[in-house]
Amino acid sequence: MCTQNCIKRPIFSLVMAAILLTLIAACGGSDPEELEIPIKLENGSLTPATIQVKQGDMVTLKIDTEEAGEFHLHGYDIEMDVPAGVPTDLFVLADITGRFKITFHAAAEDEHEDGDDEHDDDDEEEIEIGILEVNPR
Ligand SMILES: [Cu+2]
Repeated sequence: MCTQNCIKRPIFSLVMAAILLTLIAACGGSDPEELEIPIKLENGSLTPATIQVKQGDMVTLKIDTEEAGEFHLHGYDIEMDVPAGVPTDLFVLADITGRFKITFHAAAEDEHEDGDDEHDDDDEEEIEIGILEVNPR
């Protein structure tokens, strides 16, 4: 009564399921990650100088600086005031790939009051301290 099909079909299903699971696992290997990256600003440069993440990562930069001022992540246009000696979190959802300058604006008398995104204030000191590198996933 039972033909060979009765036995073969379940085995076939199992093989297909195994193949599917393998494919899903392969894709899932590069899910966006939540990263906490400590960075330190000392003598005008960051350690590490280049921060490497992958597209889609949810990155918290834990900033430790010996000098108060403003961190500016170009491209993403994120600016954040950082006090000296108090670790400060800067969150970045790394959804744009590329290499982005991180600059430091020393705390000065003048603030960015003009609402201009570009830094054409001649009297404002802006130094390049590092790079955020967002690689394709
Ligand atoms: Cu800047």
